[in-house]
Amino acid sequence: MTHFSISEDLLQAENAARKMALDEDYAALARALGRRGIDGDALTRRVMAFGVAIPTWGVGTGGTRFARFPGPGEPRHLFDKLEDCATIHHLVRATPTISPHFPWDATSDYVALREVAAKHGLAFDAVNSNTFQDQPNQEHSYKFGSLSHVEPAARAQAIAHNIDCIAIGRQLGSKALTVWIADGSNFAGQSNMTLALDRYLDSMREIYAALPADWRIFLEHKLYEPAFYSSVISDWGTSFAAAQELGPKAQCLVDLGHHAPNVNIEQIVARLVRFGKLGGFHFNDSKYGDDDLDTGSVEPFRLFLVFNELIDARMRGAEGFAPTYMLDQSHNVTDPIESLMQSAIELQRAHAQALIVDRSALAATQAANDALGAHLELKRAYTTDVSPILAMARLRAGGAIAPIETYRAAGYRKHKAKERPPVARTSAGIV
Ligand code: RM4
Ligand code: MN
Ligand code: MN
Repeated sequence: MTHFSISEDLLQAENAARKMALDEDYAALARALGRRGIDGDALTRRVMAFGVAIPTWGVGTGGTRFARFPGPGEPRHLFDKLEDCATIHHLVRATPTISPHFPWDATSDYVALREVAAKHGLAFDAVNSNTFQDQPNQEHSYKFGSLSHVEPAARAQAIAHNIDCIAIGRQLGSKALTVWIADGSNFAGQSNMTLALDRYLDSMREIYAALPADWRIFLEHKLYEPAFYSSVISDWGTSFAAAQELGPKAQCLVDLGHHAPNVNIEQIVARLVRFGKLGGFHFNDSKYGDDDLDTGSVEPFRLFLVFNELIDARMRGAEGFAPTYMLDQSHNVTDPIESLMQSAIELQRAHAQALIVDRSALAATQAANDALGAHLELKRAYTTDVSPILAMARLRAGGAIAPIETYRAAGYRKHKAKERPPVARTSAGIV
């Protein structure tokens, strides 16, 4: 069976219909930026160089613990997921890598998988381990934890799984392992919080020892859920301290939804940068907790402020600064491909807006204690509509001026619904 993909002809036709308007808008924006001393084409090139990894689990319809409402033509397996990731990258040209999750993405031949991905123009970013669920025929349950489990045998099993993930990642060309554990407790007194962290650190030391020389390990913290009284790696402070103890290859991963309410995430980012411990991001947006909503859909200003810290760090040449960018979202009511395309665009937008902050004017206002003046420097960048730059970046990179409209016009999902008859899935909820 041939697999439908969006044709170059359709892409060209869709772009042609929008090209004149884009040229006009782009020229007007470039002139306006020029008056501020900003080179529009150089900005477009910076936007083109930005990439974010798609999580393989993000292309399937998500759910909550109450229900999941599968959409038509969902990917049934990893190779379907690759097709969807390739479609996203084809149109937005900002998602050249994918971040796999094991054992969800387990397959028998990873060298072959890497080749198939490469044919789609995709490479692999960080691999994610999973010790938050039990797998069929698994010897030791993770019901009461994994890397921090009180039983040495359960810990050993979780350690071995992470080391397996490294071995898989090596075959895929990954350079990092992301470890998020669900370990924690639901009752005061259930767990000795000090000893649980000790056990986690001992386990992580063994995983760390198995890292290839050019690999990093990312510690992903999360305040609560599924553990509702205490989590072992609950916050960025714990994550930082643990990364510090483990060594230079260990860094912290910031998932935007994993913090205490009202914390200043951009300041956390700045702190981690300062200590050379910012490993990367799981981008999403959130109103209440780990909502996994689409990036930039709730708090776009906060996203901009995060990028403002990143650009500041890059321009200062902050030591050890090489964060990786990944999305981590759950798409419950949208077509995941559309959500992921729009999310990648929102990241590019925040990036571009942060790039046009007048850094010397900002520094001058800060030095003069001009609080409002400094704020207005940020607002001037944030309120600039950089959409024409983003669209031009996509066009110049071979993508779509209007990715979602083009995707809809192609009828991709309708075609996939025919190609991918539904398979029985019993699991409610989760991502
Ligand atoms: C967690 C966390 C991890 C992700 C899982 C699926 O909440 O964000 O990054 O791997 O969900
Ligand atoms: Mn995450
Ligand atoms: Mn999460």
